[in-house]
Amino acid sequence: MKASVFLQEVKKAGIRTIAGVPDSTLKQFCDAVCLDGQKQFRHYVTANEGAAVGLATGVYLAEKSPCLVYLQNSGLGNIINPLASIANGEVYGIPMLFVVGWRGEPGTKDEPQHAYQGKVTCELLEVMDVAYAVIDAATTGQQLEEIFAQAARQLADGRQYAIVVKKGTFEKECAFVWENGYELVREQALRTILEQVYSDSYIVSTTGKISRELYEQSDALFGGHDRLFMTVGGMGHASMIACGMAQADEHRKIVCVDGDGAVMMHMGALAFLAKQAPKNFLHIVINNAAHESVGSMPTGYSGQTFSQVAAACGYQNTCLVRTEEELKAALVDASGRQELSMIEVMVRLDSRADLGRPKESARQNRMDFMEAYHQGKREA
Ligand SMILES: Cc1ncc(C[n+]2csc(CCOP(=O)(O)OP(=O)(O)O)c2C)c(N)n1
Repeated sequence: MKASVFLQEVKKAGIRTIAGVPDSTLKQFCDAVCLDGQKQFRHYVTANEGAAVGLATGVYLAEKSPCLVYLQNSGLGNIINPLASIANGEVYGIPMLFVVGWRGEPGTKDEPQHAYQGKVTCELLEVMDVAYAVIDAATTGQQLEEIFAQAARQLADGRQYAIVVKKGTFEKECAFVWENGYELVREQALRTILEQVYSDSYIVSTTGKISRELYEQSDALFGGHDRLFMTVGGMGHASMIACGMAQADEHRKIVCVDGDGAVMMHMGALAFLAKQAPKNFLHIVINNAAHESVGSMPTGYSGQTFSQVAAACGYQNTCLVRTEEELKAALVDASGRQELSMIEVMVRLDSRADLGRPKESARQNRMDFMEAYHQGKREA
Protein backbone atom coordinates (compact mmCIF):
# COMPACT_ATOMS: atom_id res chain seq x y z
CA MET A 1 0.00 0.00 0.00
CA LYS A 2 1.22 3.47 -0.81
CA ALA A 3 1.33 5.86 2.15
CA SER A 4 0.19 8.64 -0.18
CA VAL A 5 -2.99 6.64 -0.96
CA PHE A 6 -3.56 6.11 2.76
CA LEU A 7 -3.17 9.87 3.30
CA GLN A 8 -5.84 10.57 0.70
CA GLU A 9 -8.27 8.50 2.81
CA VAL A 10 -7.19 10.50 5.86
CA LYS A 11 -7.97 13.71 4.01
CA LYS A 12 -11.36 12.41 2.86
CA ALA A 13 -12.15 11.69 6.53
CA GLY A 14 -11.90 15.44 7.20
CA ILE A 15 -8.64 15.17 9.14
CA ARG A 16 -6.31 18.15 8.69
CA THR A 17 -3.90 17.70 11.61
CA ILE A 18 -1.46 14.84 12.11
CA ALA A 19 0.65 14.47 15.25
CA GLY A 20 2.77 11.75 16.81
CA VAL A 21 6.13 10.15 17.42
CA PRO A 22 7.80 8.26 14.55
CA ASP A 23 8.24 4.52 14.26
CA SER A 24 10.15 2.38 11.78
CA THR A 25 7.01 0.39 10.82
CA LEU A 26 5.47 3.72 9.86
CA LYS A 27 8.63 5.09 8.16
CA GLN A 28 7.01 5.47 4.71
CA PHE A 29 3.92 7.02 6.26
CA CYS A 30 6.08 9.47 8.25
CA ASP A 31 8.11 10.29 5.13
CA ALA A 32 4.92 10.99 3.16
CA VAL A 33 3.65 13.30 5.93
CA CYS A 34 6.98 15.17 6.00
CA LEU A 35 7.06 15.42 2.20
CA ASP A 36 3.60 16.97 2.30
CA GLY A 37 5.44 19.94 3.81
CA GLN A 38 2.44 21.19 5.85
CA LYS A 39 0.37 21.67 2.66
CA GLN A 40 -2.55 19.28 3.06
CA PHE A 41 -1.94 18.56 6.73
CA ARG A 42 -0.62 20.48 9.70
CA HIS A 43 1.98 18.14 11.13
CA TYR A 44 3.61 18.01 14.57
CA VAL A 45 6.17 15.62 16.03
CA THR A 46 5.28 15.79 19.71
CA ALA A 47 7.51 15.15 22.73
CA ASN A 48 5.71 11.87 23.42
CA GLU A 49 2.57 10.09 22.26
CA GLY A 50 0.43 11.23 25.20
CA ALA A 51 1.25 14.82 24.28
CA ALA A 52 -0.12 14.13 20.80
CA VAL A 53 -3.43 13.06 22.38
CA GLY A 54 -3.44 16.36 24.30
CA LEU A 55 -2.78 18.30 21.12
CA ALA A 56 -5.48 16.38 19.26
CA THR A 57 -7.94 17.26 22.02
CA GLY A 58 -7.15 20.96 21.73
CA VAL A 59 -7.45 20.90 17.96
CA TYR A 60 -10.84 19.23 18.25
CA LEU A 61 -12.08 21.81 20.77
CA ALA A 62 -10.99 24.65 18.50
CA GLU A 63 -11.79 23.25 15.07
CA LYS A 64 -14.42 20.55 15.65
CA SER A 65 -12.45 18.15 13.45
CA PRO A 66 -10.59 15.06 14.62
CA CYS A 67 -6.79 14.61 14.38
CA LEU A 68 -4.72 11.63 13.40
CA VAL A 69 -2.25 10.49 16.08
CA TYR A 70 0.49 8.11 14.94
CA LEU A 71 2.66 6.02 17.21
CA GLN A 72 4.65 2.83 17.61
CA ASN A 73 2.71 0.39 19.80
CA SER A 74 5.32 1.09 22.56
CA GLY A 75 3.72 4.53 22.69
CA LEU A 76 0.38 3.04 23.80
CA GLY A 77 1.75 3.23 27.33
CA ASN A 78 2.19 6.98 26.94
CA ILE A 79 -1.34 7.56 25.65
CA ILE A 80 -3.26 5.46 28.19
CA ASN A 81 -3.76 8.24 30.74
CA PRO A 82 -4.96 11.05 28.43
CA LEU A 83 -7.00 8.50 26.48
CA ALA A 84 -8.77 7.12 29.57
CA SER A 85 -9.07 10.37 31.48
CA ILE A 86 -9.72 12.93 28.74
CA ALA A 87 -10.69 11.46 25.39
CA ASN A 88 -12.79 8.45 26.46
CA GLY A 89 -16.53 8.56 25.79
CA GLU A 90 -17.33 8.46 29.52
CA VAL A 91 -15.28 11.65 29.97
CA TYR A 92 -15.14 14.29 27.18
CA GLY A 93 -15.66 12.03 24.17
CA ILE A 94 -12.94 13.39 21.90
CA PRO A 95 -12.73 11.71 18.48
CA MET A 96 -9.31 10.83 17.10
CA LEU A 97 -7.84 8.35 14.68
CA PHE A 98 -4.78 6.39 15.81
CA VAL A 99 -2.31 4.86 13.39
CA VAL A 100 -0.31 2.31 15.37
CA GLY A 101 2.87 0.60 14.14
CA TRP A 102 2.73 -3.02 15.31
CA ARG A 103 6.16 -4.11 16.49
CA GLY A 104 6.46 -7.55 18.06
CA GLU A 105 3.43 -9.00 16.32
CA PRO A 106 3.10 -12.59 17.60
CA GLY A 107 4.69 -15.05 15.17
CA THR A 108 7.13 -12.49 13.73
CA LYS A 109 10.79 -12.01 14.63
CA ASP A 110 11.49 -8.78 16.49
CA GLU A 111 13.52 -7.30 19.33
CA PRO A 112 12.93 -8.40 22.95
CA GLN A 113 11.47 -5.05 24.05
CA HIS A 114 8.61 -5.57 21.61
CA ALA A 115 7.68 -9.13 22.60
CA TYR A 116 5.18 -8.45 25.38
CA GLN A 117 3.96 -5.12 24.02
CA GLY A 118 3.34 -6.79 20.66
CA LYS A 119 1.34 -9.57 22.28
CA VAL A 120 -1.01 -7.24 24.17
CA THR A 121 -1.42 -4.50 21.54
CA CYS A 122 -4.91 -5.47 20.36
CA GLU A 123 -6.08 -6.38 23.87
CA LEU A 124 -4.93 -2.99 25.12
CA LEU A 125 -7.01 -1.24 22.47
CA GLU A 126 -10.01 -3.37 23.41
CA VAL A 127 -9.67 -2.59 27.09
CA MET A 128 -9.31 1.12 26.26
CA ASP A 129 -12.61 0.91 24.33
CA VAL A 130 -10.95 1.77 21.01
CA ALA A 131 -12.36 -0.07 17.98
CA TYR A 132 -9.65 -1.05 15.51
CA ALA A 133 -8.72 -2.74 12.25
CA VAL A 134 -5.43 -4.35 11.28
CA ILE A 135 -3.89 -3.62 7.88
CA ASP A 136 -1.00 -5.20 6.01
CA ALA A 137 0.59 -5.20 2.58
CA ALA A 138 -2.33 -7.25 1.19
CA THR A 139 -5.03 -4.78 2.29
CA THR A 140 -6.80 -3.55 -0.84
CA GLY A 141 -7.97 -0.03 -1.63
CA GLN A 142 -11.56 -1.13 -1.18
CA GLN A 143 -10.85 -2.71 2.21
CA LEU A 144 -9.12 0.48 3.27
CA GLU A 145 -12.17 2.52 2.27
CA GLU A 146 -14.36 0.22 4.38
CA ILE A 147 -12.00 0.64 7.34
CA PHE A 148 -12.19 4.42 7.02
CA ALA A 149 -16.00 4.19 6.83
CA GLN A 150 -16.00 2.25 10.13
CA ALA A 151 -13.61 4.81 11.61
CA ALA A 152 -15.87 7.67 10.51
CA ARG A 153 -18.82 6.13 12.37
CA GLN A 154 -16.78 5.90 15.59
CA LEU A 155 -15.38 9.41 15.26
CA ALA A 156 -18.84 10.87 14.58
CA ASP A 157 -19.88 9.36 17.91
CA GLY A 158 -17.07 11.10 19.85
CA ARG A 159 -15.02 7.91 20.02
CA GLN A 160 -11.56 6.87 18.87
CA TYR A 161 -10.55 4.37 16.20
CA ALA A 162 -7.19 2.71 15.62
CA ILE A 163 -5.63 1.36 12.44
CA VAL A 164 -2.96 -1.13 13.47
CA VAL A 165 -0.25 -1.36 10.83
CA LYS A 166 1.73 -4.57 10.37
CA LYS A 167 5.39 -4.51 9.35
CA GLY A 168 5.86 -4.11 5.58
CA THR A 169 2.41 -2.59 4.98
CA PHE A 170 3.58 0.61 3.34
CA GLU A 171 5.69 0.28 0.23
CA LYS A 172 8.74 2.43 -0.42
CA GLU A 173 7.90 5.65 -2.22
CA CYS A 174 9.93 8.81 -2.00
CA ALA A 175 12.06 9.10 1.15
CA PHE A 176 12.16 12.32 3.12
CA VAL A 177 15.85 13.28 3.21
CA TRP A 178 17.42 16.14 5.15
CA GLU A 179 20.67 17.08 6.89
CA ASN A 180 21.16 18.68 10.27
CA GLY A 181 24.44 20.40 9.43
CA TYR A 182 26.62 18.66 12.05
CA GLU A 183 29.70 16.65 11.22
CA LEU A 184 30.67 14.40 14.09
CA VAL A 185 29.72 10.77 13.42
CA ARG A 186 27.68 9.38 16.31
CA GLU A 187 29.40 5.99 16.41
CA GLN A 188 32.83 7.65 16.56
CA ALA A 189 31.64 9.95 19.35
CA LEU A 190 30.36 6.93 21.28
CA ARG A 191 33.71 5.19 20.85
CA THR A 192 35.49 8.23 22.25
CA ILE A 193 33.09 8.29 25.20
CA LEU A 194 33.70 4.60 25.90
CA GLU A 195 37.49 5.06 25.74
CA GLN A 196 37.23 7.73 28.40
CA VAL A 197 34.61 6.34 30.79
CA TYR A 198 34.20 2.56 30.38
CA SER A 199 36.90 1.39 32.78
CA ASP A 200 35.74 3.36 35.82
CA SER A 201 32.00 3.89 35.22
CA TYR A 202 28.73 2.07 34.63
CA ILE A 203 26.83 3.19 31.58
CA VAL A 204 23.06 3.38 31.12
CA SER A 205 22.21 4.00 27.48
CA THR A 206 19.02 4.98 25.70
CA THR A 207 16.63 3.24 23.30
CA GLY A 208 17.64 2.78 19.67
CA LYS A 209 20.88 2.76 17.75
CA ILE A 210 22.89 4.58 20.44
CA SER A 211 22.72 1.41 22.56
CA ARG A 212 23.45 -0.84 19.58
CA GLU A 213 26.51 1.22 18.64
CA LEU A 214 27.76 1.31 22.23
CA TYR A 215 27.34 -2.47 22.41
CA GLU A 216 29.42 -3.06 19.29
CA GLN A 217 32.05 -0.47 20.11
CA SER A 218 32.39 -1.76 23.65
CA ASP A 219 32.94 -5.29 22.32
CA ALA A 220 35.49 -3.97 19.81
CA LEU A 221 37.41 -1.94 22.40
CA PHE A 222 37.15 -4.06 25.54
CA GLY A 223 36.01 -7.49 24.35
CA GLY A 224 32.74 -7.20 26.31
CA HIS A 225 29.90 -4.93 27.31
CA ASP A 226 29.12 -5.91 30.90
CA ARG A 227 29.31 -2.34 32.17
CA LEU A 228 26.61 -1.29 29.74
CA PHE A 229 22.91 -1.36 30.62
CA MET A 230 20.90 -0.78 27.45
CA THR A 231 17.45 0.70 27.98
CA VAL A 232 16.13 -1.13 24.93
CA GLY A 233 12.52 -0.14 25.60
CA GLY A 234 10.93 2.48 27.85
CA MET A 235 12.22 5.30 25.68
CA GLY A 236 13.03 8.41 27.70
CA HIS A 237 13.61 6.63 31.01
CA ALA A 238 17.37 5.94 30.79
CA SER A 239 18.31 9.00 32.84
CA MET A 240 15.96 8.00 35.68
CA ILE A 241 17.40 4.46 35.68
CA ALA A 242 20.86 6.02 35.84
CA CYS A 243 19.71 8.38 38.59
CA GLY A 244 18.44 5.46 40.67
CA MET A 245 21.86 3.84 40.40
CA ALA A 246 23.79 7.03 41.10
CA GLN A 247 21.72 7.76 44.20
CA ALA A 248 22.18 4.22 45.50
CA ASP A 249 25.98 4.47 45.76
CA GLU A 250 27.79 7.77 45.44
CA HIS A 251 31.13 6.00 45.01
CA ARG A 252 30.12 4.47 41.64
CA LYS A 253 30.38 6.75 38.61
CA ILE A 254 27.28 6.54 36.44
CA VAL A 255 27.18 7.77 32.87
CA CYS A 256 23.85 8.08 31.05
CA VAL A 257 24.15 8.18 27.25
CA ASP A 258 20.86 9.65 26.07
CA GLY A 259 19.33 10.72 22.74
CA ASP A 260 17.71 14.08 22.07
CA GLY A 261 14.37 12.49 21.14
CA ALA A 262 14.47 10.40 24.30
CA VAL A 263 15.27 13.38 26.55
CA MET A 264 12.39 15.28 24.94
CA MET A 265 10.02 12.43 25.67
CA HIS A 266 10.28 12.82 29.45
CA MET A 267 12.15 16.08 29.87
CA GLY A 268 10.93 16.53 33.45
CA ALA A 269 13.71 14.10 34.40
CA LEU A 270 16.22 16.95 33.90
CA ALA A 271 14.55 19.05 36.59
CA PHE A 272 14.33 16.05 38.91
CA LEU A 273 17.98 15.15 38.38
CA ALA A 274 19.06 18.73 39.02
CA LYS A 275 17.25 18.71 42.35
CA GLN A 276 18.85 15.42 43.40
CA ALA A 277 22.20 16.61 41.96
CA PRO A 278 24.09 13.30 42.19
CA LYS A 279 27.79 14.21 42.06
CA ASN A 280 28.65 10.89 40.42
CA PHE A 281 26.38 11.41 37.39
CA LEU A 282 27.47 12.38 33.90
CA HIS A 283 24.61 12.90 31.46
CA ILE A 284 25.63 12.79 27.82
CA VAL A 285 23.01 13.79 25.25
CA ILE A 286 23.74 12.73 21.69
CA ASN A 287 21.84 15.33 19.70
CA ASN A 288 21.11 14.90 16.00
CA ALA A 289 17.84 16.86 16.19
CA ALA A 290 16.10 13.70 14.99
CA HIS A 291 14.67 10.28 15.78
CA GLU A 292 17.45 8.78 13.70
CA SER A 293 16.94 5.17 14.83
CA VAL A 294 13.47 4.98 13.30
CA GLY A 295 14.01 6.87 10.05
CA SER A 296 15.55 10.26 10.89
CA MET A 297 12.38 12.26 11.28
CA PRO A 298 13.15 15.62 12.94
CA THR A 299 12.02 15.96 16.57
CA GLY A 300 9.63 18.73 17.59
CA TYR A 301 12.46 20.75 19.14
CA SER A 302 14.66 23.31 17.50
CA GLY A 303 18.11 21.92 18.00
CA GLN A 304 20.97 22.56 20.29
CA THR A 305 19.80 23.61 23.71
CA PHE A 306 19.55 20.58 25.96
CA SER A 307 22.65 21.76 27.82
CA GLN A 308 21.01 25.16 28.30
CA VAL A 309 17.81 23.54 29.58
CA ALA A 310 19.89 21.40 31.94
CA ALA A 311 21.78 24.47 33.18
CA ALA A 312 18.50 26.33 33.71
CA CYS A 313 17.18 23.32 35.67
CA GLY A 314 20.25 23.43 37.92
CA TYR A 315 22.87 21.02 36.48
CA GLN A 316 26.13 22.37 37.84
CA ASN A 317 28.33 21.76 34.82
CA THR A 318 27.08 21.80 31.23
CA CYS A 319 28.67 22.16 27.83
CA LEU A 320 27.96 21.60 24.16
CA VAL A 321 30.50 20.05 21.78
CA ARG A 322 30.65 19.69 18.02
CA THR A 323 34.03 18.11 17.36
CA GLU A 324 36.05 15.12 18.51
CA GLU A 325 38.61 17.39 20.22
CA GLU A 326 35.92 19.32 22.09
CA LEU A 327 34.31 16.05 23.17
CA LYS A 328 37.60 14.62 24.49
CA ALA A 329 38.31 17.82 26.43
CA ALA A 330 34.77 17.90 27.87
CA LEU A 331 35.05 14.26 29.01
CA VAL A 332 38.38 14.90 30.76
CA ASP A 333 36.96 18.02 32.38
CA ALA A 334 33.79 16.24 33.58
CA SER A 335 35.73 13.30 34.99
CA GLY A 336 37.77 15.68 37.17
CA ARG A 337 34.66 17.24 38.68
CA GLN A 338 32.46 16.02 41.47
CA GLU A 339 29.22 17.49 40.21
CA LEU A 340 26.18 16.73 38.09
CA SER A 341 27.32 17.34 34.53
CA MET A 342 25.87 17.31 31.05
CA ILE A 343 27.75 17.10 27.78
CA GLU A 344 25.58 17.71 24.71
CA VAL A 345 27.18 16.24 21.61
CA MET A 346 25.98 17.47 18.22
CA VAL A 347 26.20 14.66 15.64
CA ARG A 348 25.19 14.10 12.04
CA LEU A 349 22.38 11.88 10.79
CA ASP A 350 24.33 8.72 10.13
CA SER A 351 24.42 5.08 11.00
CA ARG A 352 25.95 1.96 9.51
CA ALA A 353 23.65 -0.22 7.43
CA ASP A 354 25.29 -3.33 8.92
CA LEU A 355 24.93 -2.27 12.56
CA GLY A 356 24.27 -5.37 14.67
CA ARG A 357 21.96 -6.05 17.57
CA PRO A 358 22.65 -7.45 21.05
CA LYS A 359 23.17 -11.20 20.86
CA GLU A 360 22.06 -12.09 24.38
CA SER A 361 18.54 -11.82 25.76
CA ALA A 362 17.62 -8.62 27.60
CA ARG A 363 17.44 -10.58 30.84
CA GLN A 364 20.93 -12.00 30.27
CA ASN A 365 22.27 -8.50 29.62
CA ARG A 366 20.69 -7.31 32.83
CA MET A 367 22.20 -10.19 34.82
CA ASP A 368 25.68 -9.65 33.33
CA PHE A 369 25.47 -5.94 34.09
CA MET A 370 24.45 -6.57 37.70
CA GLU A 371 27.17 -9.16 38.11
CA ALA A 372 29.82 -6.69 36.85
CA TYR A 373 28.41 -3.92 39.05
CA HIS A 374 28.31 -5.96 42.25
CA GLN A 375 31.68 -7.56 41.52
CA GLY A 376 33.09 -4.02 41.15
CA LYS A 377 31.54 -3.08 44.46
CA ARG A 378 33.10 -6.06 46.24
CA GLU A 379 36.53 -5.17 44.85
CA ALA A 380 36.28 -1.48 45.77
C1 LIG B 1 7.42 5.17 23.70
C2 LIG B 1 8.16 4.94 22.43
N1 LIG B 1 7.84 5.64 21.34
C3 LIG B 1 8.52 5.45 20.18
C4 LIG B 1 9.51 4.54 20.10
C5 LIG B 1 10.24 4.25 18.79
N2 LIG B 1 11.63 4.74 18.85
C6 LIG B 1 12.68 3.92 19.09
S1 LIG B 1 14.15 4.69 19.02
C7 LIG B 1 13.39 6.15 18.63
C8 LIG B 1 14.19 7.38 18.30
C9 LIG B 1 15.06 7.85 19.40
O1 LIG B 1 15.52 9.14 19.06
P1 LIG B 1 16.75 9.77 19.82
O2 LIG B 1 16.62 9.56 21.27
O3 LIG B 1 16.89 11.18 19.36
O4 LIG B 1 17.99 8.89 19.34
P2 LIG B 1 18.53 8.66 17.84
O5 LIG B 1 17.76 7.53 17.30
O6 LIG B 1 18.33 9.94 17.08
O7 LIG B 1 19.97 8.36 18.04
C10 LIG B 1 12.00 6.02 18.57
C11 LIG B 1 11.03 7.11 18.27
C12 LIG B 1 9.81 3.81 21.28
N3 LIG B 1 10.79 2.89 21.32
N4 LIG B 1 9.12 4.03 22.41
